Amino acid sequence: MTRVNAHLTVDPAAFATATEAAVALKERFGIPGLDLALVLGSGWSSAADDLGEPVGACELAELPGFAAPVVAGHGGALRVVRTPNGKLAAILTGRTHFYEGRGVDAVAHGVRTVAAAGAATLLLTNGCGSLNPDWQPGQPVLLRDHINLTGETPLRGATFVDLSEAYSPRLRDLARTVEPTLPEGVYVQFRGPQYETPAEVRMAGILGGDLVGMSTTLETIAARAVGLEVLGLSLVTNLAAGVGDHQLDHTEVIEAGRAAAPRLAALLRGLVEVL
Ligand code: 8IG
Repeated sequence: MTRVNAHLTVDPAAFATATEAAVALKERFGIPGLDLALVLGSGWSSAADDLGEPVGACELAELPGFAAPVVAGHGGALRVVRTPNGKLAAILTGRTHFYEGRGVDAVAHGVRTVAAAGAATLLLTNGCGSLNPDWQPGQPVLLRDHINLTGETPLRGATFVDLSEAYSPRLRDLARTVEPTLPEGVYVQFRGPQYETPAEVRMAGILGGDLVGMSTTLETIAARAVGLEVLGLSLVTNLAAGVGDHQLDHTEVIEAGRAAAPRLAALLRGLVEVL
């Protein structure tokens, strides 16, 4: 894997903490390293079962550099499994969002940790709002590209990382061998935590976006900077503000994830067999 000047692209302390977390992860589960990693966002966590033979599990906060949960029991979890084709995969359920205010290095820490543990492939998932009324709640969408509207970056200094193929065309083709009808879209990350106004959603559309959310782009940037190949998948949990005929409601988001769980589980099972 190429990690061109990885030590120069990020804050040295953040890089050291990720290396420490990777060592702790490998020791804890008695593994030589990872092959791939999955970050499961809103709506996706319930699809984490049956992705392979369990190797072990822990709370993310037990590893160096991961923030302790704000609410007890609501922290992120880490599972390591051996996939049906023999690969070691880390499954991270829950992530640090930029809107939590812990800074970009906290957002990127999971990605950097799995990279330091040897993973070459990263699947980033999220729940999002859709600008396309044909993509109803429950629809998974492949990310073709992104627009980062956070005004932030996880990189430091003169780090001119190429993002012309941020979301790997090769991995998108593989994903379509699992589910040929998967549509593709451009994901726009807003800072959050508030949802967009209808005018902001129209702006996202004029800019070329199809989906709006509050994660993923900063993680993708951090991942590309350390040479990970990235596949992005969004679950549409709601129509974006002003697109549908009703207001946004967090319970709708949760319900869409629950209803889509069997389909997402099947998709993820198929994906880990080809990634
Ligand atoms: I789930 O409509 C989910 N996350 N920004 N907008 C933004 N984030 C989201 C949305 C949405 N739905």
